[in-house]
Amino acid sequence: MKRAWWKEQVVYQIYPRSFCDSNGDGIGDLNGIRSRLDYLQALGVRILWLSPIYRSPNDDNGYDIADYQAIMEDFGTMEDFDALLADVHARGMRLVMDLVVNHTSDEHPWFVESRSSRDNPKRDFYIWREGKADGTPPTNWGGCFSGSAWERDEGSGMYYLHFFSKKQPDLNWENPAVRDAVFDMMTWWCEKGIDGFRMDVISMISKPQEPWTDAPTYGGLYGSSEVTCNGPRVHEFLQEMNRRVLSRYDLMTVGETAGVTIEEAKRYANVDGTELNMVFQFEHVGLDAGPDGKWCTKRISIPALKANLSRWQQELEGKAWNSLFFCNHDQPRVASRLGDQSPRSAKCIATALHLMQGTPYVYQGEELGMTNYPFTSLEEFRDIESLNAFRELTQAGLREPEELFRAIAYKSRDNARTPMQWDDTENAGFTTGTPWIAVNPNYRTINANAEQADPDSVWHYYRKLIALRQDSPWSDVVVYGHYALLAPEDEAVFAFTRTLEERKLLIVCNLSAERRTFRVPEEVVWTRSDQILGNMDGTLEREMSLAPWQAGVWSL
Ligand code: TEU
Ligand code: CA
Repeated sequence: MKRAWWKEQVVYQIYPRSFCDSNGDGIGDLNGIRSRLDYLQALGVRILWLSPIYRSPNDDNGYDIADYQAIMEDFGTMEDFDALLADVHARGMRLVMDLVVNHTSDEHPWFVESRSSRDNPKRDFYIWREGKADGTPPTNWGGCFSGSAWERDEGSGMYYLHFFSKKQPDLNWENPAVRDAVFDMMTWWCEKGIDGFRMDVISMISKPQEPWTDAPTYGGLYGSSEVTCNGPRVHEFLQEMNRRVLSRYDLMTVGETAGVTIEEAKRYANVDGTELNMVFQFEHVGLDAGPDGKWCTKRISIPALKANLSRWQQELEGKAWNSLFFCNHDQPRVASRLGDQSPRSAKCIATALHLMQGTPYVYQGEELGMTNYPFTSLEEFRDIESLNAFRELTQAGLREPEELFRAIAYKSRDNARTPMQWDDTENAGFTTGTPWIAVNPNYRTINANAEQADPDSVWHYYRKLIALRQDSPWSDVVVYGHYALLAPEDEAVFAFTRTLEERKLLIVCNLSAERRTFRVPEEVVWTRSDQILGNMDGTLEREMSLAPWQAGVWSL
């Protein structure tokens, strides 16, 4: 397998708004990030990915960009950014930027011009259509944040397409001038010296072939937005981007590809390098969705999770490259979702994730075992997706408010967005002011300071996992070794091997709160074994009695 730095290093995702506030306005910022680089270096991560830091009216916390080449005032200035980039590089780390080019903000000058008249030169930068004869939108398509994906503009009476909020109009990638403008902007950032892009909903940039028709509603109010994933020209557009920008620099690229299948991923992340390095797939974090979608409190089934992850491991090997994640700024906290919020469960889940083949992503606070927030009222939410869903589904009489509230409290993106817990002082050391979103009250026990001082903490366990992959005698096996699942039918234990030539690792994780007996399948043989990492002392035996959430990695 071809070596690459982005296969061998661990990525850390920063959600700047919630990471560290340097000036007491309650909002994290670039100087806050700069002040925490020692912390990140001590953890060992080598690549930092920043969620959007560009000028934005914050309808969707920066995923609605009004100027791609300016820094959001809340976060600082371009000088602050340049200083951050220099500091990151001085430590031998790399910085990856979020690239949000499926849509802009409606306050972006391109859109302001586009909506100003039907014959404005920028009109065709966005997707404008006439409504149906009966006065309804062009199609029944729904947006990901509730409501129609079409918004009628008073000025021209036409509708523009927005698959996210109505303040996030979709760009028209069919227009070559849009592609030129986007590629120029990307080149400008590359020339600044950034090290890569995480590409927001890049699987949605190519819209379906016309004529457009209504989509199935699956019992909801609107047609499914899946119509727009993996569109007919998406690979052509990415190959063009690759030729014109990506291939000219040494970058890491990861596509956020909602609706991606294994077959599609093999194209997006093909080993020939004509598109992207890797993609985020979402099947595994969709396993706890119900018939009505994500808003339910169902738990992820462990056999289903094992089967799904294993399919991706097997099918991409040698053909594309996996990204490994349970957490990001759109997902609830994994310690609450898969685990029971205990430190041991957080370590167990991390072991399973970090020992697979692919590039692991750590989302801020995950390395502390941060948990979901104990929401008790709607006023505590800030997220547009959560708030819109509650309003729409209760007003339409589709869901009971109490039941829906529990589901949103469990799944809301805001669970990931409460402030990073640095220490046990007021507001967890995140800000000296009033935080823009409440701090999780468990910060007095779950915080970076306390965990760095405790050799048995979740933090130190993540540090060891990262070091095992990046700087240990086992690095090559962890990065490049072949993955094979063991005991697929086991209800709770996730066990697999990683093999590189004659070297082999065995990973056993009891993903349950019960003691489990586990028989290591006969195909796995050893004469001596050392536990090279584990969340408890563990001796490898043919028949093992595993404690709740016990995890171990043995070299055979
Ligand atoms: O998310 C894209 C996406 O697929 C969302 O529908 C996501 O699945 C949803 O938020 C989870 O419920 C990206 C960003 O990661 C997200 O933060 C943005 O809000 C969205 O694009 C629009 O830019
Ligand atoms: Ca601030």
